[in-house]
Amino acid sequence: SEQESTRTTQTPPEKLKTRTLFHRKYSRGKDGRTATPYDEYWSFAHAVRDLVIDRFVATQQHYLDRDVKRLYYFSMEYLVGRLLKSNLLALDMLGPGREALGQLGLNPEAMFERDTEAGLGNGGLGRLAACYMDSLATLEYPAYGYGLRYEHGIFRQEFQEGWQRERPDDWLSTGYPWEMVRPEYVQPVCVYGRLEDVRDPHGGTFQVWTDWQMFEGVPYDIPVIGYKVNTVNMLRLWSARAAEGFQLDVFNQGDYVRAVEEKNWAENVTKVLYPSDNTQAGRELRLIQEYFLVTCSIRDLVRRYLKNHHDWEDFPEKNAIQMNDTHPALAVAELMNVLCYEHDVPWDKAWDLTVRTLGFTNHTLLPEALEEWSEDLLRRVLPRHMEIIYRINHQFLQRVQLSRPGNDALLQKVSLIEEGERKKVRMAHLAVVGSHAVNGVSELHSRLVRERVMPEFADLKPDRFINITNGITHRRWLVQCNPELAELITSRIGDEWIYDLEQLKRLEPEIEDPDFRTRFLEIKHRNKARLAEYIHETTGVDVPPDSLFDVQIKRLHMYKRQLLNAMHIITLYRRLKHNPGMEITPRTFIFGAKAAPAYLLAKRVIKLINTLGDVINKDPEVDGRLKVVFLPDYNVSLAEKIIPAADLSEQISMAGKEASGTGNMKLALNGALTIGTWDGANIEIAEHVGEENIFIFGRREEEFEDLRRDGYNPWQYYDRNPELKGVLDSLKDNEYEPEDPDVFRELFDELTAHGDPFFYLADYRDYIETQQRVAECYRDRERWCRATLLNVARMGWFSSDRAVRQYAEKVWNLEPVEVRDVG
Ligand code: DL6
Repeated sequence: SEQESTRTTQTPPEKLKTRTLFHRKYSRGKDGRTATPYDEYWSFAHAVRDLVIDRFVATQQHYLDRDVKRLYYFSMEYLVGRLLKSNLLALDMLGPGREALGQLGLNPEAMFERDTEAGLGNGGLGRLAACYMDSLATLEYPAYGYGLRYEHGIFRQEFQEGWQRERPDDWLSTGYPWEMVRPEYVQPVCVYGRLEDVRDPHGGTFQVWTDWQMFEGVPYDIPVIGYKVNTVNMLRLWSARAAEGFQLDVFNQGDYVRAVEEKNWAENVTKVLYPSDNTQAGRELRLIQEYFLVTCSIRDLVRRYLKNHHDWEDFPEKNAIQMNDTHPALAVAELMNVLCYEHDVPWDKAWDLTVRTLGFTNHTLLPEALEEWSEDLLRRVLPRHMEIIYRINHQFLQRVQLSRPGNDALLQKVSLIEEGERKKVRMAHLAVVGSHAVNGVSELHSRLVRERVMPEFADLKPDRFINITNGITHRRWLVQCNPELAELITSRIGDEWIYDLEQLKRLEPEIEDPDFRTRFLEIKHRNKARLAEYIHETTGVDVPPDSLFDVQIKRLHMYKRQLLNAMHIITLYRRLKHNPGMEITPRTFIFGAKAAPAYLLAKRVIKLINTLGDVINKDPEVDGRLKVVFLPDYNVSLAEKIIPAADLSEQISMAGKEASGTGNMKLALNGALTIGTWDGANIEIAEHVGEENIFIFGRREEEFEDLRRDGYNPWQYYDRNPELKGVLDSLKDNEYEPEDPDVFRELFDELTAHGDPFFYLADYRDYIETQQRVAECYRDRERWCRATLLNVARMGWFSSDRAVRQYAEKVWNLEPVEVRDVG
């Protein structure tokens, strides 16, 4: 135990070293001569893990003994990233860890690079869940993340002749040192089958769910370590497997091959993360995944509750469940199922408990991402749940009718079931009706949820709809990824800001100190030089660290408008070609983005940017003044390299489409200025940093509504702006790859004949002019530096610590609990 080890006189580096050598021998069966670099990594990671076990056990025991209220975060995605460095940091052992590795003759940076990246998410929604797990532990909230242990996380991206190719992510192939399997908490899962009427002894009938197929969820726990506190929470990820004795009858009948095939069926449930972002997957297996998450998690938390309780009275006082988007919305029906059908709680009582327990966060307004399941499919996979949903709907509509009599149109609009040739179940409606709080993720987004997506619900239940703007964990997104800047900040205002990011405000007077500014610029320059080196290693392209690093990193989506950024590149390139002597602020455009494999238009944008890079980077007339690089396989670790080196942060989505964004926060916090639209959290960033320290452009959401109503015609912009016409024509005819003239024709059509659904052309002119202002400002080093530092100093509010405190207060009614006694 920790007590035992502290009794010895070992220093922290010695302790780590001893444990590493122990694991090398007794976990890996190796010695100094036979150990591979992977063995060394594995042993060191286990040594680090050992350091948290006492706290982990103590935390869980403490929660049990005090019978504390717990939060359960239900999310289909967690973009955890690497854990070795962040765990060392949380333990305040980063220095000793480096020292121990040095003493073992191992290179710390190489070790951190070897750490497995858990990429169990697509983008913002999954990374947000990981940030919240960090803040919850650091703020000592009793919280558990529940998710799925996909065997293949988000695909690895490669480029072939500029096109995206997907490769499977085999993150578990060599074992994952941060997880602990818990076979003792396996949960049974039933799907398919039918409801059968059965007579009860009093002459009535009731329905039983029979003929189901059963499989199992096996939990794997990843400790989540609070920063310099004793709290160690956990992320519990479920892995699907065939139930023990599965299909034994089929085995016994001699049909061995069929039996094994069916066994594989169960194991397929957590085989792969659906790689779509902001679109719904709509497949049977995905529905089963969603149900698998909620049933395993609800049974697990109910089991934990029943350790200390014999009735259900206190259930909402002891449990809060947050649904991260609609993906876990079946939790509404499953909690009713477990309470009513497995624990005989009367329906109305169960409904009251359910609503008081559940909260729902909406993360998108895009119609294509609002989940709906066909009623046929849901009934086939989960017959009991379909009945439950009907009963919930019936009761809900009855209440609506009472409060707004005679309004059939309203009933149709709010119903959980969309009528039509094929009935559909609206998961967002289920989540709203089944929760006591519904939140959007930025002020604008929450308003649009109320006014545009669910005005009828907002009218019926005005108090249920609230806003909690997203936040990011500055421990990963500044302390860890930008250590020199973190040190500079600490040297000026002390290290309190690591617990309370709003303290960064105290940096403002420092900005007047030229020495502070010089040091900041030197750090930024070193970060850029490091990134330039990485770019050279991965792409072979040399980029000048003195150029303006213009960064757009996020999923590739037409609404995010990476293509608008590409149109700016083309504009500058064409200007240079017409006037090679012109003065221009040298820029390096840096992209990182994965496109959903089936999203062909988005993949074409990747191809375009890669093609532009090929042409522009080699063009002697450009003479290195413009560079374009698309870094492959954008993920959390790559973001950690890019963000500290960015000068300009591109947040150029069509206003009203990006629910919040969180990359915008990370980049501003690390001293990049934002060029952005009036969208998502950009608006709140502008309010905090001051409109003079951010480049906001483009039309507002309401203006697009007007444009659309008046009949938006992109050709008008094409005809009236010769420069824009030149840019678009160069795409139409593919001036960049004459041997393949039609490749970008579809992009041209999208922006013209297909109506330009994301209003690129309407915002183009303002974007280009604003970029011109950016370039001028960048040349004025002093002004630029002050503005970036003001951004750093004023971003404190965007910490995920603030966000989880708001959830705790407004939604979960959750108190922090200090874990004092560790073993
Ligand atoms: O709230 C986290 C994140 C936001 O910052 C992004 O603006 C938003 O696009 C994203 N939403 C989704 C929706 N997912 N689906 N499906 O990822 O959430």
